[in-house]
Amino acid sequence: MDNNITKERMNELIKIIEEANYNYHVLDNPTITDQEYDAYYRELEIIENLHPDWVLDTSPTKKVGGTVLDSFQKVEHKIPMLSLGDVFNEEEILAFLNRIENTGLHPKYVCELKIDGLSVSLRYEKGVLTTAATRGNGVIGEDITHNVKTIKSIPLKLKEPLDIEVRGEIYMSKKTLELLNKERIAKGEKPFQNPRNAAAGSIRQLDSKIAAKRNLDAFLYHLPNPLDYGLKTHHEALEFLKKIGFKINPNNKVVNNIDEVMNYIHEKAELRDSLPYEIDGIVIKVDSINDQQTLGYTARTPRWAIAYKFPALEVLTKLEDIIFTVGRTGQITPNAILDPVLLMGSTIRRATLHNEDYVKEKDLRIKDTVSIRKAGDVIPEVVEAKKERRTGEEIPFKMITSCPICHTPLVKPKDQVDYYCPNTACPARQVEGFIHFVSRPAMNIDGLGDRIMEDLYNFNFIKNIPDIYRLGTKKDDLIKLEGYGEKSVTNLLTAIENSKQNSLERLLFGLGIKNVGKEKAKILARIYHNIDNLIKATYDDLVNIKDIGPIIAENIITYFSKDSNIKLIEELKELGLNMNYEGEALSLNSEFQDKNFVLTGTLIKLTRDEAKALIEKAGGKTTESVSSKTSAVIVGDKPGSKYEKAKALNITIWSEDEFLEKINS
Ligand code: 3BA
Repeated sequence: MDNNITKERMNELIKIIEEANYNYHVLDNPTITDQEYDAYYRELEIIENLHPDWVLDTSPTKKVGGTVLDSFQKVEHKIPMLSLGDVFNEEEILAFLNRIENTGLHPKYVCELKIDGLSVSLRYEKGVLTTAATRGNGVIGEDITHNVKTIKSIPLKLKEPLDIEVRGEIYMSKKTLELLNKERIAKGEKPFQNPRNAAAGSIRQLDSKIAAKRNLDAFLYHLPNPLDYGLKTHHEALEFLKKIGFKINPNNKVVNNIDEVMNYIHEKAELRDSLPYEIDGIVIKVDSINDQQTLGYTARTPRWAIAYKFPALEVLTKLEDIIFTVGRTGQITPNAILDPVLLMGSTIRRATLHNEDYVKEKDLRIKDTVSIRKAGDVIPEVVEAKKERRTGEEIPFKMITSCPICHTPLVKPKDQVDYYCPNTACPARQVEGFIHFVSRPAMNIDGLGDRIMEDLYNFNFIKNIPDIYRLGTKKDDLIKLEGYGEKSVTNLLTAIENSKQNSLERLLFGLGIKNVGKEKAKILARIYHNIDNLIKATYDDLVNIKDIGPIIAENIITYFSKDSNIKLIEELKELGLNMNYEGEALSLNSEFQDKNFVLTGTLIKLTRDEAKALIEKAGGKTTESVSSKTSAVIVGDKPGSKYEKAKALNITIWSEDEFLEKINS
């Protein structure tokens, strides 16, 4: 490894990583695997840690943040940042376009998606990012350089050593917003209402480590002085931005006339929901810079560009009631019952209100007029109460103190935002537990949806889990139930019968042991093979498993220490349920467990897949590239560069025979 700790190697790694970033973020065309990327990145980190004095300000490792400010500095935009005029319907779009065409110009236009984020201006000196600023009032913005440097798609260094200013939009993807809001709600914090607020809130962090975690992204769309770079059209400017290292939106399109503008708008409106980021409209720009200059500017907006804003994602309706539902674990959730409204093609009748803090934070009152929002595939949310519409008839929210179903007093664990019904025999908890048991990732019984399960519970067909497997004896009674024909009952009973053969992990997950999710259930099933072994496992056995922490270990022990649970398992066994793991069992080998291996060259006695399977069975992992985390490289005939790298990094090397000897021991 020593021979690799050189400035030359450091610079080479920076080049490789910068190129990989460009291919990934700008071209959307990754050229190396994540593992390879990680290996290069780690190697660079090692060199930089050993030689802090070598570290460049533009190193890709600077993307993780670290700078903490006391306050935001003001930045003057030497070229003011204009605003965009907006229009809200086709008539207004046509009026805008006709005004241009009536001057005698019949230009090409560039159509772009209007990204719902916040504008940013980036200044580079000799190709190095020096300042990033918000739009502010268009003349004075705020310095957000420390946070912008953490955005992966914004290069710290351009491909050419230019002095240049470029502008675009910082945004947060729908997925990132969803995850962030889930986290915030769980912590009792206020969720962000839309990606724009989330992006703005993240960029206005004094600590860049926080901004770095927010996973922001950016599209660039504006070069203030294109003629200075010999660019005569906007579309050339966009290509130029791409060429020097920026991410531009792939939906940008040059169109030839008004008809094509309208087609673009219709086409992209359809695309809106499926995009990974939020857009709030379409921007139309005259392509020729010359024509742009002819058209000129009003006080604050160009006459050569306009934003068409899509219809709102929000509607107003009445909050008719707040009801409480009880989950399988006893968790109580307040739900908004809404006067049904149509929003983006679906009727909204209900929305989750998450927890007490959420409702109190928004001061939602029954009979309030509230705004409802649905963003893409995100579930509908109550945004806010329209306080100005209050009549005085509204009823302030009050959290309940006892279970709405069994009336047991609720408990609220310390440091948690949720209340729980502590009664394990609560009918609501039971039914939710049965629904979980038959759900797709658990026992996967088709035909036992929520409604049917509730019916079967209410009509005393199912009072406990084993009852599900006794339904077969009540076929005639089932068919007599309203809405259950012979055919659907037969199908249901077949699905129940088939589920008996499921591999152990489904049953384990279905039992609903606290914190034992799908993944943990699989790990336990693989290690213990059958339920009896797991029941016999001690706390120490369990915590010693990687991925099983003390809390889960404790929960498993507690679960199996209850007679009622042991009885449940015995009953299920008698009813014929499989209690064995049907996948491949692990036979752990300490030489391999939790370690990474790389295969290179042609193996003689095994295929590559067989070698891989053996390593996985022994508890290890194979990866594609050699790094400091590789435990050993297994070398076959005619090994490639991985062998060279392993030698350079001083990593253990095994021949095929050595490998076989170790794996069989
Ligand atoms: N294009 C926002 N302004 C935009 C450069 C002009 C412009 C936008 C745009 C004025 C988007 C106003 C704030 C600003 C840079 C000024 C876009 C978007 N073009 N595609 C024509 O996607 N949100 N916003 N930003 N300069």
